Amino acid sequence: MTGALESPLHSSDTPLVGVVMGSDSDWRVMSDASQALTDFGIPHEVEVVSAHRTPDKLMRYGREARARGLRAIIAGAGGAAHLPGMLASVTALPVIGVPVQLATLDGMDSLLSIVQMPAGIPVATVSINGAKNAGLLAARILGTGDPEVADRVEAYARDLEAQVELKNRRLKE
Ligand code: RP5
Repeated sequence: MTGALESPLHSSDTPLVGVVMGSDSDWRVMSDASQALTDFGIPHEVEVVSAHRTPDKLMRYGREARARGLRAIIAGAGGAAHLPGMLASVTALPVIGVPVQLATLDGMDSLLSIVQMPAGIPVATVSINGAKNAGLLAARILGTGDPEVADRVEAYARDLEAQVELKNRRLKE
C-alpha cells in the first residue's frame, strides 16, 4: 500500500461498528443497518442492550466500546427511547440513533425521545425506522479515515444515480 492509510477492514475481523437495540423485537428494523454494513464489508457486532431493563450493561457497553476498537455505534430503540442518548453520554464515539416505530404513536415518541438531546451530547438521528441510512452513515464516518470504505460509498452513490437514469430511460420508451 502506497501512502494510503491501512484499511482496518483488512487488519482484523474486530468489529468496527456496534449495532445495538433495546429489544430483540427491534431486529425487524435494525437488521437493515446490519445488512448495509455487511454490504460495505464493514465488520460489526449486534447486541441487545436495554436502557431500562439492562442499565448496567448499557453503561459497560458504552464505556468499553472505544477501547474494544469500535469506531461508531448505531443504537435503535422504540417508545421511551433512551438508549442512543445514554450511550452517547458515556462514550466519545459517534452514536447514530434509529427511532423504531412501535404499534402506538406512529414512532413519533421514539423520534422525539432520540432527537431532542441536550446541548453537549449529540446523537445523529436518522428517520423513523431508518436503519439502512444509519448503516450507510456509519460507513461514511468510517470512510473519513479509510479510503477503501469511502470509495465504496462513492460507488454506491454512482449506482443509485445510474438506477434513476435507467428508470428515466424506461419511462420514455
Ligand atoms: C424499547 O421498548 C425497545 O427498544 C423496543 O422498541 C420497545 C418494546 O420492547 P419489547 O417489549 O418488544 O421487548 O425499549
